[in-house]
Amino acid sequence: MGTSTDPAITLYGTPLSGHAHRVEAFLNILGLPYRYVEANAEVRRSDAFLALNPFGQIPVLVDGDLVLPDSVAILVYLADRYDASGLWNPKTPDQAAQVQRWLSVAAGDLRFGPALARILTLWGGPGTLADAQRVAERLLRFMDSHLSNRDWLAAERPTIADIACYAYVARAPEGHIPLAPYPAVRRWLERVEAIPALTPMPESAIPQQA
Ligand SMILES: N[C@@H](CCC(=O)N[C@@H](CS)C(=O)NCC(=O)O)C(=O)O
Repeated sequence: MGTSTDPAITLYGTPLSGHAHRVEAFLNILGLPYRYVEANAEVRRSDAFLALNPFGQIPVLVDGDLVLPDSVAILVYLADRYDASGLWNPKTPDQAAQVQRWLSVAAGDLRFGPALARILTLWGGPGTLADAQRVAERLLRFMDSHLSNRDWLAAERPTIADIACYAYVARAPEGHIPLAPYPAVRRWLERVEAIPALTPMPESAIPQQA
């Protein structure tokens, strides 16, 4: 049972999850107080956690009565609920579509390219590293050309699209995907990491394969 000083928001995550990092970074950018609960594999298999997210995945955000799994859904919710400027998730049809496009990339090619290559390298699991690296390289080539004449993915200023795409691109080298061939992507990562209050995605301390 909460007290009057408990934050209304709880985030379930783990420090090395890029999906959870999206939410953590955006909560920090918005300056929202929250409680962080580390949900390791054992916690994620518990009945209590599966009641929050039947997929058994982090992140999950609890805000009062709202229980919301899925990093992208959470970013949209936090922007629409708490960003009074409206700039992080713009609503004109063209801008909204550009943001949505990159949120889809975050859930699609980014997940099955750089994120999967990193998962396979650090922890193993189903999937082929070579296939994940192929998806990652196609995505990063496209991102690099897209960012060659703009500062941010979806608008003239940072949006939740940049936050959603940041962590797994930043840590792509942990999946043996070097960023050296993508100078525009590297400059974009520097811009993202300079966003006030954004906490950078930590590097993995787990030894990587050669
Ligand atoms: N679509 C989900 C994917 C989240 C996801 O894949 N989370 C991983 C950690 S990065 C997880 O919980 N994996 C454990 C599992 O799938 O059992 C989101 O965007 O939040």
